[in-house]
Amino acid sequence: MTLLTDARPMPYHFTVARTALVIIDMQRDFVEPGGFGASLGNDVTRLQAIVPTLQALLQAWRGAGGFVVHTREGHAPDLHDCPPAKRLRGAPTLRIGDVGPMGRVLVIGEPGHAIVPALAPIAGELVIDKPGKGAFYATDLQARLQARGITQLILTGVTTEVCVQTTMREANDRGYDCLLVEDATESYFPEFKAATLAMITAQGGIVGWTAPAAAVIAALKT
Ligand code: TIU
Repeated sequence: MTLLTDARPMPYHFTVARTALVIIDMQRDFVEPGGFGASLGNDVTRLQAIVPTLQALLQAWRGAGGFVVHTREGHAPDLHDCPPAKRLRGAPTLRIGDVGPMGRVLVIGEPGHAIVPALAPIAGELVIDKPGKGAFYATDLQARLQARGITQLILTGVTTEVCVQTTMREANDRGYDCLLVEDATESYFPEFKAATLAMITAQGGIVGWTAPAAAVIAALKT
């Protein structure tokens, strides 16, 4: 049992063998210019900034023998799994499926759909392709976690209030004890990130816990 004392709103206990590090959607489409995030009018540099912290956490987690789950938001080339409501909403410069500088936006197999090289999955790690914001919707994530006896999730990635928070809430309702790593997640909107961290830990941890990456890494070394 590993104890993370520097967690909010209270200490977080976890066993590496029963915990997965979940890295949400660290794809070129969200963190590099010319992708989906930029097409929505966002400044992607905020998201790029967490890559080194996340890389250090991933390295420590791999070193401890922990299980890693990577997710990717994206759609089949024929877009059958992309509801028109998702594709047609708003006024992006490029819609899902349109051809941009990194290939077709948010389409599986295109350059922009790939996870950034610094965080690329290695053999033995689970990669979940998801059509929605939450990683449990229309995927086999729950079955894959249950098959490994995973009961706790340490969450990271982008964006804090969209895919990360949606996934954390889905996981919370499925009975996982979830911790969000404060500086290994980011939003295009700093105020939304702050609000998300606050709402997760309010009411005695109504959605779960948060902690800085350094605290997780330090706990893994004890
Ligand atoms: N737009 C935005 O903030 N996020 C997404 O569309 N997807 C994810 O969060 N991955």
